[in-house]
Amino acid sequence: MTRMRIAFVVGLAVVALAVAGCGGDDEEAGGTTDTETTTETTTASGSTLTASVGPGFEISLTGADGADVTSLSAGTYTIDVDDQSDMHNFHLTGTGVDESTEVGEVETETWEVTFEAGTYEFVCDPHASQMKGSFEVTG
Ligand SMILES: [Cu+2]
Repeated sequence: MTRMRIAFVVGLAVVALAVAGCGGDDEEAGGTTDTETTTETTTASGSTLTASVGPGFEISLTGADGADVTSLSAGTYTIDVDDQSDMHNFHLTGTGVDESTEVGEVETETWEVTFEAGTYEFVCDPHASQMKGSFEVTG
């Protein structure tokens, strides 16, 4: 019984040391670690995004991993726009941003946009009730 209790206390001490060690490492690394941590949960400023609409009733904004964009860090992004239908357009709006392709054209465009904290929305204007999406930008 006594031996088990000692083993338990030693075990706790090892855990405590490990936790203290991790905390110390983070503090030594400073700001660079903070930046890396942020990019794990949100797409980083400077990234290229892909906006796509058509040829059917599909509209999307995706990141480099091909997944829908739901959260971005504030900053400047390059958006490769692929408007694949002359009956749809891709219209992106939010604070400081109002970019759109033409409804009657099949076209590709490249936009440089700067996002600020808040909600941004994209729609196909002729079908805005069904062809739409949004994402959050964090400051
Ligand atoms: Cu449409």
